[in-house]
Amino acid sequence: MNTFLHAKDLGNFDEALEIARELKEDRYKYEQLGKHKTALLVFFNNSLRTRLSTQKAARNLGLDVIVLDVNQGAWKLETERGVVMNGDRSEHLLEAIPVMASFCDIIGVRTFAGLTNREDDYTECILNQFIRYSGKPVFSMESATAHPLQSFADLITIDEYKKTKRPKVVLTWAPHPKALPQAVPNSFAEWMRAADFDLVVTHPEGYELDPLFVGDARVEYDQMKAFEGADFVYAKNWSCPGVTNPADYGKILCNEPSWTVSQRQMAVTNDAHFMHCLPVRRNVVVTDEVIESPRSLVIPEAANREISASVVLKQMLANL
Ligand code: AN0
Ligand code: CP
Repeated sequence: MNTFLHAKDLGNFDEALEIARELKEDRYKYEQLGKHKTALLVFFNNSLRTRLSTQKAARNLGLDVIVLDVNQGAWKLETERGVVMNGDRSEHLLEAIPVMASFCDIIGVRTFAGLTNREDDYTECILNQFIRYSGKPVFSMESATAHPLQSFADLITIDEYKKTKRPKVVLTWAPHPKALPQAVPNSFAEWMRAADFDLVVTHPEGYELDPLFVGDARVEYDQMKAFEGADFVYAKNWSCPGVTNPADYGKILCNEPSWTVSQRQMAVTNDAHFMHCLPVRRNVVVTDEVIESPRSLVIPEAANREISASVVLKQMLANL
């Protein structure tokens, strides 16, 4: 594996889940694999889980880790070629990337969607420059349109808690005061389809996800109907993906408070487990009661981020 962005990059899911189980039993099983090798983790945005779990995973594999917070202490980076750099950006990615690459063997990149230009975001402008100009294996730690380490951790979690081979998994939009990227729901839909679970996506009209990720998954605009018989409920806010109207890309089209996940909707499920990638705004996205209920998986789900990152780094190191 030379890049990790989409579900297909991981290869066979059954094999990956087997390695996940093996690593959960013994996190240090491959501690020799990363000896005298360095992982560089580059953050263009805030992170709690990704920052901690990816460092922990890298250390489990014997890697040295360097973390760079681009916005805290590095030079402000220009990302577009051809710009006359007489503003506040002192350095271009075209120099910064090969310099960063000279100090490491593998690079993780966290970059958020700008949410102003759909094309810039959906062509993964920043991540792809790392892939093209670093000459090193690159993995997404959430990029403009995808969050595969999160979705892999979600898959591991569902695999651990599912009672049937093909559980009903509902991805539901929820309100939020700030416009957020589509990276998490995009990847979640992509990975749930790849795992062949019974995926139903529910959101108000206008929030249709990109077919590249959601494919032909069932979309149900009536949230209560979507929740009926669900085994897993996965809540997440996202801003308008601009699929039907590109001018609306990145906008908040509606913030209907009745979409907050509460006991009212959970009552019609098959005693569903509640999931969210975190960070989550309580009583906006989900009520205290639901997130604190014994059916909530948010903490084990976050803990599985160490496992998903360990499997991905192990597979990438095997190629070095
Ligand atoms: C981010 C998002 O929605 O993409 C990170 C989630 C992992 N969420 C926030 O910024 C609140
Ligand atoms: N879920 C997740 O990726 O969280 P962070 O943004 O805190 O890393």
